[in-house]
Amino acid sequence: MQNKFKKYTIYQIYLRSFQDNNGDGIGDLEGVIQRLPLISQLGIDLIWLSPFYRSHQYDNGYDVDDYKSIDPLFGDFEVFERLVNKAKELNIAIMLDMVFNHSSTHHEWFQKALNGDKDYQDYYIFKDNEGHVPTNWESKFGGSAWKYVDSLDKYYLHLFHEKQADLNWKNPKIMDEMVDILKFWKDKGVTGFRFDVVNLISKPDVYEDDFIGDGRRFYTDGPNVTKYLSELFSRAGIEDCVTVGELSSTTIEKSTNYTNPKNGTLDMAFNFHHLKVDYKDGDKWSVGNMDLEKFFSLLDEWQSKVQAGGGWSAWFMNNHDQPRALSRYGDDINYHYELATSLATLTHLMRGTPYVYQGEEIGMRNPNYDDINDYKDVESLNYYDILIKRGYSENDAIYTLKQRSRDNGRTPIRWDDSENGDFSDATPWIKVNQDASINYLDALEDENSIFYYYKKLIDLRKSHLAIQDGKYENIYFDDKIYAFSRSKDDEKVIVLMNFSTEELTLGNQIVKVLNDNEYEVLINNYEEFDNTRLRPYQSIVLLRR
Ligand code: TEU
Ligand code: CA
Repeated sequence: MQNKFKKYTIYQIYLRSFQDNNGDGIGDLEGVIQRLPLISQLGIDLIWLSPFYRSHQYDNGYDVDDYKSIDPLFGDFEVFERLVNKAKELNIAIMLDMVFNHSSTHHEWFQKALNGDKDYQDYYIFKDNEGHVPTNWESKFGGSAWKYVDSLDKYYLHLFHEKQADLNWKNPKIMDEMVDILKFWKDKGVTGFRFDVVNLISKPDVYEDDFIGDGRRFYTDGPNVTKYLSELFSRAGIEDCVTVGELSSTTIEKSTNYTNPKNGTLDMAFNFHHLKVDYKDGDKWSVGNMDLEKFFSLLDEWQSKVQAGGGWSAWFMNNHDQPRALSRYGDDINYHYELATSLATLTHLMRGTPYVYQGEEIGMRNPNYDDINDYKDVESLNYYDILIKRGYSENDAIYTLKQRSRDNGRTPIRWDDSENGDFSDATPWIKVNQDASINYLDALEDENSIFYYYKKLIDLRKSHLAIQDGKYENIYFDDKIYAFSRSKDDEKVIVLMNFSTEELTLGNQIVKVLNDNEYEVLINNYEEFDNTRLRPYQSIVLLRR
């Protein structure tokens, strides 16, 4: 178990929206090679590529037809090898997305199961038809989590899309298959692996109805997750690789255990609690108000408890399943630069490994699509129908999608201010954000852009042990200000952030800390700081002299 990941900054590339190089309107691996020098300029150490394996694209590649393949949509093994070599030249490692909880129903394993092969039926979770669905569990994309197969008179489980059949990890052959897949990609130069909804792979022995929820309490964080991962990682020989688990609906304790080197297996984990503070009653599709005090309180709780438990977090505010944080956590209309750089400061100064999701480094926002035909994501389209059935007007349903749709984070990168942002010569698979003012070319030409602020934050991590692996200590937070410190040996940094549109005078707790020592400014998203107040959305990092 290495821990170089503690000084890494990782960049997530959502391939189909990154750069189209062959003129089909869909991003591809050649496009990554083309733009890689910019990612290197940012100071990135590792890139995480979204799935590019053969897929029918029902869930944009998270429905994998063949784990040891490259879909022609994205390229082939020749271009992948060139990408690995180019990345190596730039000292950038490659992380792939392992979708091991479910395969596509077009996978040959599932096709054999459909043809009656009992061995392959045991690769999945089939239940005999007893006149009704086996349980009342719901798919995370809406509807039942079970699909009936007439020819077999059986149901199979799909926690996501019906074309994504959950794999039966109780069957040791699944382990054998996954070990083989990891070895295959490791042999091709991959040194990082993200495990998609990995805490769902340990299913229960008994399948029962859930009368107080949607069924997730029966299949989330099952008893054998760590046992499976421990065997998988040692048999595949990936202990020296960087591993991150995407954890769905987990707890702080479980997340800490999965990532504590003493009893865990994952280097780090993605959790989502901080990205649900504006869900009304915990429901993603009920838009509530942003509660910043709850947001800061959750961050503080996760930082403190994961640290106390010896775990490690992957910190992020954006990814391909989330709306753009900039459009969610404050007034980005009047304070676009200040809010973007404050969100970045938060992400990069937390205890954990920071992730930059493509486009956040130039301040990308939600596209605010008004037309349902502009939405492509299966989850969003399903929930549009569900909301209408719940009695929402079309306007209210669209309003909800504007806040919640995963498409918000999937608009193509704008490389310049031209019609399609130089993303593609063809019509992009999804509409480009119509605000052409936010684009890479302008960002690179402006030394005070958000891009260069990210670059500086990433540089700071490389040269400060307190940022890489320092102890987190809360100083103060309320519904506007969040202040904490990070310290390692005799190095200490203080982080002060104002997430409001007001100019705020610093309270006693913070002033006392500032008066206890001499500090120098490491980074500040305003010109000045007078030790007594914070400007609207001002974030500053101070180093104790
Ligand atoms: O995401 C799982 C996940 O937690 C989110 O999709 C979430 O459940 C959903 O948006 C409802 O809020 C992973 C991948 O990141 C996602 O893109 C895939 O769609 C999903 O798994 C299935 O593979
Ligand atoms: Ca393409």
